[in-house]
Amino acid sequence: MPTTPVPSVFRLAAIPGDGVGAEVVAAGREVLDALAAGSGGRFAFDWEEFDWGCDHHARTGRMMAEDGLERLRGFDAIYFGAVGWPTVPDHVSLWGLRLRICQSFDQWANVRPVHFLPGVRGPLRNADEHDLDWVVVRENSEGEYAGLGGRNLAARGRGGEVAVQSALFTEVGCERIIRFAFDLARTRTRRKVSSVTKSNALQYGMVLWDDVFRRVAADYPDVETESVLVDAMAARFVLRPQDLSVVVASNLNADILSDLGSALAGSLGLAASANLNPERRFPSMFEPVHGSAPDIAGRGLANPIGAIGSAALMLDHLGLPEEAARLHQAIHTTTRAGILPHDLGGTATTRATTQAVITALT
Ligand code: GGG
Repeated sequence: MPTTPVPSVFRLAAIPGDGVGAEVVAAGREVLDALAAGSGGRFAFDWEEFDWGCDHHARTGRMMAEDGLERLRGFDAIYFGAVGWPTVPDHVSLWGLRLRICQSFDQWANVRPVHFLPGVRGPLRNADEHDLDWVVVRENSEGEYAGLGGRNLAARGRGGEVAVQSALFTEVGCERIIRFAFDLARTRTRRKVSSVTKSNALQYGMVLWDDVFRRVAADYPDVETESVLVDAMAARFVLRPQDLSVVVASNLNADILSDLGSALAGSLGLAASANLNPERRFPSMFEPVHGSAPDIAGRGLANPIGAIGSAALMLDHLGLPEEAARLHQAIHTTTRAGILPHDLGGTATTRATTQAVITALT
């Protein structure tokens, strides 16, 4: 007797956040729901949306509900948009929402793929399709984002104020992200890890990072390695992109480098990311790399590809790799057909781009 498949129901938390976050999260949800609808009942998504962000701050004085972390804890994954709006200082909004979730849920690995899409070239106009195919692995729990330091506010306004901002590097923190990068490199055609620091100038934390990198590298003799200073790596991104595969760096360095990488790929609007708690003790969070873009928010112009690509990373994490691959393919079909949003020099709205991806899925 034929049996009806029992669907896997994934509980997903959606946090659109600020500005274009609402538009791109709606786009990603629509694509995911279309995939679930076409799955023949194999899987489904049970969404709950949270209206946290700068408007919530205006109403309550908080970027997220007081019990927000407790409420998120039981979800299978979090799908995030963007944070930041001119009404709230950026460091308040970032620490009150995105960083609070990343750090509380020990999402210590931030994975940011950077690659060309068909029909899209950024400033590297003559580059071959395969010349840009990297994953930037960002240490996401400590480093320059440890939140350590202070200001002597008593001196404020008298010209003598001093501020200290310390970076924290632990052996455990360095080792786990570096091992993560090596394990990832082993899954790729080019088995290479480039470690990035500024250890000539930052002589404690980043020298510890370099030491750990050398020690861990000895366990992966099949993986090519190099240690590069961040300034030299920025130049290399532009001049010799084909030399790289996995790039691992501290919180701040990797954030800056991955923005440069996505600009080289065509636009920040394309860049997808996963904030992973690899031990799966807490939910992981998937979000486009871009911010809230107040200049275009609410106009239907935002590029949803970064958010849709992040949805594909989430599918992989949920154990649906074939659907993830189909979604990546649908993004490729869309850009290859010349359906490009405004940031890529095209005319497609958020809605038109999203519809094209959904059509390419079916
Ligand atoms: N979707 C990513 C996002 O909203 N980013 C806002 C931002 O300002 N991020 C800076 C950071 O996380 O370092």
